[in-house]
Amino acid sequence: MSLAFAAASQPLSLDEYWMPFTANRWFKKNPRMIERAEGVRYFTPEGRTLFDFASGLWCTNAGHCHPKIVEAVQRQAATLDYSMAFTLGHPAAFRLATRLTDFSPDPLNKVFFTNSGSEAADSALKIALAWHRMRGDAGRTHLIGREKGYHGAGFGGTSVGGLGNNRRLYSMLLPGVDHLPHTHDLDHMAFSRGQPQWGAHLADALERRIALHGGESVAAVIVEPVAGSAGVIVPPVGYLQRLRELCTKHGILLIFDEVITGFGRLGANFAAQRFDVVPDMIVCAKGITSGMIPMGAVLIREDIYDAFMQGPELAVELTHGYTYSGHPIATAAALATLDVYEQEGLFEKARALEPHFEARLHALRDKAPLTDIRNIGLMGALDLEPDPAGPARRAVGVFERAWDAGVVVRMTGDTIALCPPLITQADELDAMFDGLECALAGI
Ligand code: PXG
Ligand code: PLP
Repeated sequence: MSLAFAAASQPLSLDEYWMPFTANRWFKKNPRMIERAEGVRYFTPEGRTLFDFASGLWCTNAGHCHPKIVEAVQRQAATLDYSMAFTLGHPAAFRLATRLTDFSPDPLNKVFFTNSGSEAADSALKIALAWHRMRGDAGRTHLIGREKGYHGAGFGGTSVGGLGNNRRLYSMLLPGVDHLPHTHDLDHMAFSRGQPQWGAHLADALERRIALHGGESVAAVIVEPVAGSAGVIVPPVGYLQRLRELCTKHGILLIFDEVITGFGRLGANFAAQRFDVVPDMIVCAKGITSGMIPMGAVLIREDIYDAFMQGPELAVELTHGYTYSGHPIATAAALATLDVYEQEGLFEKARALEPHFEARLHALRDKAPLTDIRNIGLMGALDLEPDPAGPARRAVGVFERAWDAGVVVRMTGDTIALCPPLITQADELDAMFDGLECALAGI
């Protein structure tokens, strides 16, 4: 890298940037910066190399700066930067829609593009409400999320989301929203490997919500098949099947938010395929471009789309969309990413690495004061026994010591979450766990 480029990339000041979901004063006291990335590694301006044990933020599934994705983006940027997203089209967006519907379970054969998971979650909720209304069922206005759920930072996603800290500041969110109980119960599932055996009956809480509000008033249920942000909460065996049955029985749309679980994170295209449960819509983002360019999408049951295709032909059927829906460069990145996943067999590789990941993760049990360890696919988490001096202190310490040991992990509250890129080799995974072990030893 040229010295001129390095100098031009130095911050002018740390004061102006209000960082997202970050303790700004903590960061700015001791800023940790990344200058470059490649594969499973980050490089700092000071010349250090670190393993990325978080896949960016659960997104760089194909590893950083994959040359095929880089090339596709460079080519697209020089060919068509942007074209009018409403009323005009460009061929690659249609190509991508076809590829994605081949990739998703039938009958999810229609795609709506967004720029993020937050926009995709809000889009799915709006489509659900609009679909019921289109069919003359305008009384279906309730939306049901789940405690500990995360569906992005928009008002819709925040409303159906179930992380108290993310809601508290915003007083009035959407009305008509209720939440199912979460499924994390340490009395029954502490230190489970993969899906807990106990807990399918927790889905029956939906019957109670329906008894309260009336089944005919509920438009949609939205859940993450595996809750990511809350710290990798894996669904009990049979739980998602039960939710599916209840939604079908009561005419409620079931939305899977697969922003994290999609694109190979569980060794399958989507969690829907891994768990063999087909929702009515899938919300996705992140791994769709392996983090290269922002993009999200909603995959939608074909007949939901068909219900909108009536009325005057010149009328816009769904008054919803974004300036950058199906952006040409994001589209090019996504097409190249799908090629990489397929040509390099990355989902099969993830599946093959899962037992080793699980074994190393659960071997941490005696290495630190932990209350739980959970995992499925290439996602895992451990809960640190809280420090009596205050919440999150131990996790911050682990994050800082892991950084010093050359590994980037994700922390939230007292939880450390792990999410290696799907391209990670077994020896690289070992090095990531070795670094984390060092960090845990410091507790
Ligand atoms: N739904 C789910 C299930 C997510 O995980 C979103 C929606 C929102 O996507 P965007 O692209 O708008 O951020 C997400 C994002 C974490 C963490 O710390 C998780 C996410 C994002 C950033 C950090 O676990 N998930
Ligand atoms: N605000 C204003 C004033 C706008 O004109 C637009 C789009 O045209 C938006 C917000 C929405 O922006 P986007 O489509 O990028 O989400």
